[in-house]
Amino acid sequence: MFDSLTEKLESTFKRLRGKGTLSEDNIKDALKEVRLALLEADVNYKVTRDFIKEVQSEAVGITTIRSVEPGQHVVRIVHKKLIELLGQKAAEVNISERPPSVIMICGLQGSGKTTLTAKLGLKYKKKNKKVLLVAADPYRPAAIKQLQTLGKQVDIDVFERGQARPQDICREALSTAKKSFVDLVILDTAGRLHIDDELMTELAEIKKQAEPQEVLLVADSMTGQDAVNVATEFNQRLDITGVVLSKLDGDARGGAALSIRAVTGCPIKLVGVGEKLTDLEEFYPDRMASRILGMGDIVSFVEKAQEVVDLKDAEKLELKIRKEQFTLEDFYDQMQQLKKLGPLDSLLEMIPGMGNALKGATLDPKAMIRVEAMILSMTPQERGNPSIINGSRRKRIAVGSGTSVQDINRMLKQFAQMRKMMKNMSKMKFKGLPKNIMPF
Ligand SMILES: Nc1nc2c(ncn2[C@@H]2O[C@H](COP(=O)(O)OP(=O)(O)OP(=O)(O)O)[C@@H](O)[C@H]2O)c(=O)[nH]1
Ligand SMILES: [Mg+2]
Repeated sequence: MFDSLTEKLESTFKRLRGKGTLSEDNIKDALKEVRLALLEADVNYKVTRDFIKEVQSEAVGITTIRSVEPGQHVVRIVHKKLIELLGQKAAEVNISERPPSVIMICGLQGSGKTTLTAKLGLKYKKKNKKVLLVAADPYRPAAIKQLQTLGKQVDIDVFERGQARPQDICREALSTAKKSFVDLVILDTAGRLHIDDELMTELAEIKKQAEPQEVLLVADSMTGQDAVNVATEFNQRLDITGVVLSKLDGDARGGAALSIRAVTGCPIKLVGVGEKLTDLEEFYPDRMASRILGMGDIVSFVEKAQEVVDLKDAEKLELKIRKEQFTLEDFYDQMQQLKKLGPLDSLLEMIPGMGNALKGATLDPKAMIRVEAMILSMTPQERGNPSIINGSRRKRIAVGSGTSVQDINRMLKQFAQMRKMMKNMSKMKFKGLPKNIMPF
């Protein structure tokens, strides 16, 4: 996400940081590059212009003060302004205390409405809410089936009335929801290729009748400025309460994310970061700004890790690491935990400094599988105490895992190095992981 924008900003600031003092020209040059980087990332030109103006007016003051780290100061200003641009504070999805709450999902064709409907359903189901998903798209033949399939995956009821009028479907769904004590109703409406009057009228009618707490527009971040235009129009016609940026996991250049709030005044509330139904994140302007500037997103990382890692286990593990008692068994467990967290590179991207450090480092899933196979071919004693793995054991493990003795040697050597490095690191203050810490 935002790779090229981040790269450009990082290199611009790196040059700035190297300077002891900053002249007005230095800042001007740097901001020129920032401006280009933003435009190349497809950020709205007016947004870019205002942004640069604001950063400049704050940055100019620091040329007269001999600050210790002037470059750092400029980065800080850009960071602060990016946060403002993205909406300053996180905006939550509101659901009312008095059930049933209604969330209406709208957007153009293929933007990710149906996927979001199921993702949101799952999010609230996890919070013990009784959810009802409503198939309010009677036009596309497979639309109902799609929502039903997703509903089944997350075990949430789906309401449908075939090809009936969407307005009627929603009304019936709401009365059913009231009768069956549903907490939250999510309306998956139909999309169109383009905004047209018919669609808008239909959506406005649904909105009027269902009185949703939230009208969320799904905007495909891959479409850049188009997403911004779509959001503007939907907002004018429907008074949306928030934007959900979908497909931020793709190679979106960031333009939509950076312009939508400033242009429409609507907060970004959620972001879709993958096709899986758990790939939904709340939107935090500060974290996003940090990510864009390549400063990592350690909070998201920690939160994500906490969801799958048991804290007690983590403490035990830390003690083992400190005493250099970390075994291959532990290593294997860690690999399984990592897998639960999702694709490794997307996780590592969130760690400060990792974005760059990782370039060129190999994170080959196939190599990971090989290492797993090697560990699984060992006896529990061998995993607990790798020092007993002599020549004949190595041969046996190689045969068992379909690898060679050289592979085993290399893995064991790297594991030993890693164990030492981990021990040393656990004593240091965390400052980012060194390159190639994993033996794959
Ligand atoms: N990578 C990625 N793909 C997504 C995301 N959200 C949705 N998709 C994919 O985008 C495609 C379209 O998603 P849908 O949810 O069917 O979109 P829709 O707006 O309901 O489409 P229509 O009902 O035809 O208007 C599907 O293949 C989804 O898997 C996301 O956050 N990331
Ligand atoms: Mg759909």
